[in-house]
Amino acid sequence: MFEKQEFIKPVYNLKELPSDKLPQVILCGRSNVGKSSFINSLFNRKSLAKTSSTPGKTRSINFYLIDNKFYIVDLPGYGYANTSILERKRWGKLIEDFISANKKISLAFHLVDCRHKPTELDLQLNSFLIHEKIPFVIILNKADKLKQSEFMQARKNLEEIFGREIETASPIFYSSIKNLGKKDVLAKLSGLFYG
Ligand SMILES: Nc1nc2c(ncn2[C@@H]2O[C@H](COP(=O)(O)OP(=O)(O)O)[C@@H](O)[C@H]2O)c(=O)[nH]1
Ligand SMILES: [Mg+2]
Repeated sequence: MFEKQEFIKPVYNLKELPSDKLPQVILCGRSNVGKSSFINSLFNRKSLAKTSSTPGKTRSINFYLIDNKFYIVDLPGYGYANTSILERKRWGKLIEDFISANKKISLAFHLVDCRHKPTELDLQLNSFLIHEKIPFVIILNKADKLKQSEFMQARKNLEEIFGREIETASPIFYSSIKNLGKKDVLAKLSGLFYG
């Protein structure tokens, strides 16, 4: 289980999407929230996915094939400061078209930085996932940066922006540095694809 991971390709245009029927798990969230690190830590790989301390690097939709069974799809992040409005619109359209035209998405991991309140764009994304009836799990990422006393506040921030019902989606605290939350995420994936 989860033994083989291959980077398949970057997609810049919806015409280049894989044509097979394999299910997809999408990763979405702000630029720099830790999506690429999430992939690497999940599969104990150092550089399967390229990480960067410069926000806004990933402009492509990146496909990772796991055990020839399903894809993890790393979507470009949103919300970094020096993006033009035009580029932001282009981002929104690419992601929305990708998600709404795609009938193969089994799950979305929506990563938020647990140190901060989710942003307006996070809320838009969450509403969009709900609208498209895509099951999602919120990942409260970078949890290694929280003191024990701050975990409650992180949950409160989430509820404040997304609403109380977000708790039913069982948010997971995660840290790619401390491997926190990894078991829960892998259990979710194995339930979906190895059940
Ligand atoms: N403290 C901490 N830093 C992280 C974690 N995950 C990622 N980072 C850092 O956040 C920055 C952005 O990570 P990256 O994975 O490239 O984010 P992406 O833009 O969402 O793909 C890098 O400097 C990472 O080292 C984490 O769990 N904890
Ligand atoms: Mg990335």
